[in-house]
Amino acid sequence: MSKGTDLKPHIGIFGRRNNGKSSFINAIIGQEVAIVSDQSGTTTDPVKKSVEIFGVGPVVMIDTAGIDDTGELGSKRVAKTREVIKTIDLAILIIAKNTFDDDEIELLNEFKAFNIPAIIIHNKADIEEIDFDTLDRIKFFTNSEVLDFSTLDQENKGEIIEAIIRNIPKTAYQKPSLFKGILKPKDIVLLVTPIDSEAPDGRMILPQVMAWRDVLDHDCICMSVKETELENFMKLGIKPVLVVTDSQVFDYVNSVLPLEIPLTSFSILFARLKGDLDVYIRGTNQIDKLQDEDKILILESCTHQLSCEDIGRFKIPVWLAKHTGKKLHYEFRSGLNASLEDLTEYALVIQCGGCVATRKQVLNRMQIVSGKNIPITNYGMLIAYVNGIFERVIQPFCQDEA
Ligand SMILES: Nc1nc2c(ncn2[C@@H]2O[C@H](COP(=O)(O)OP(=O)(O)OP(=O)(O)O)[C@@H](O)[C@H]2O)c(=O)[nH]1
Ligand SMILES: [Mg+2]
Repeated sequence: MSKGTDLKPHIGIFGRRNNGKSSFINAIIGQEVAIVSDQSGTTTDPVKKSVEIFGVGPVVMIDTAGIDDTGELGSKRVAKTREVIKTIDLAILIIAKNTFDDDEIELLNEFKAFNIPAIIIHNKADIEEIDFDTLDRIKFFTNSEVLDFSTLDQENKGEIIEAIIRNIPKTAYQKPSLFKGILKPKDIVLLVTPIDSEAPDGRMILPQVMAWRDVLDHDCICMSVKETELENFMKLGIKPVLVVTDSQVFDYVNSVLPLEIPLTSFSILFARLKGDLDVYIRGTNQIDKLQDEDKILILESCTHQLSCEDIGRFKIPVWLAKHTGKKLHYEFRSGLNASLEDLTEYALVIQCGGCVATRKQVLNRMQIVSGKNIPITNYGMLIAYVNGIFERVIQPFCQDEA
């Protein structure tokens, strides 16, 4: 998933084949962008389309294959459709001809399991409007809004768009902020950004650029030094309200920065942006309870980031062995679609930084893991913990808003 789209709200369109899912997307976008035909099973793979919704901004609509597809290929398509559920902020269930049965109920249950709000659109209302009996059955399972619609006449398109706006959680489109709630205008923030052989030529890496921009968006003053200049910087007598360091130089920065100056790391800021910091804090605090022979599951989001692979597969096992003195066993699951069944045998789950994942994807994973009462931490939190500065780097967020 590209960086540009992953922070936009994602809306998934679901329902049986031929109910008009692709037609619905075309109607909302106002263009024939998705292929429509009277053949069942026209849409075979999830297809993303961007659309601007007034008051929300750009959103991504995901067209899916019908949930009632059959046969070997059909069940593969259904599996892909189900994967989409984990990535969305709002679900739209398209029904038609007053059919509301097991397929629809199953989908609604899955939306509920992932805390995804849903709207039910009874399409093809030009042929047949929704009847009271169907409405009653729907109301028995969900209090989601139900609206009649016809992609042919599109009479109440405005009403449908208003329902979409009402039901997308605000958190899905309000601009995410790394420093939300912890800076006030004119504060000075110091970024400690090592420039070593791994740094890209002639530029800063994305987390540093994002942090810099976010400091400016808060009307604050952003300063930056390499760790080698930190001691000289402190002699200037400037007292930042917050210092953000790269984890690689945690130890050093912690040792030269006076205790009264709040310190955190880019990876803690991103853990907070991409996940639930409180859940990570609780999980991280369980590291000291690990026992000999405990099994640890490492969840990687992508399958190609060599530097992340190095942290997860080599560095973390070494650090944890040193920190806990225990003999621990590791298993790895890669990719955002990795199954999270059978977690009971694990004493701890460690999530990667999630740079290719959406907040929703990481939150869904966290919810599944912590729902099974298994502690979950992430790379950045763990690095701070084994370096003995965890308390210090989470302190700036401890008066966080809920
Ligand atoms: N009468 C009527 N026909 C519609 C309406 N919406 C869609 N159709 C027709 O229904 C057929 C299926 O529409 P699609 O949009 O391809 O349906 P889909 O749900 O995407 O179907 P699959 O991709 O096969 O799962 C097409 O022939 C559309 O023209 C509607 O509101 N009224
Ligand atoms: Mg389709």
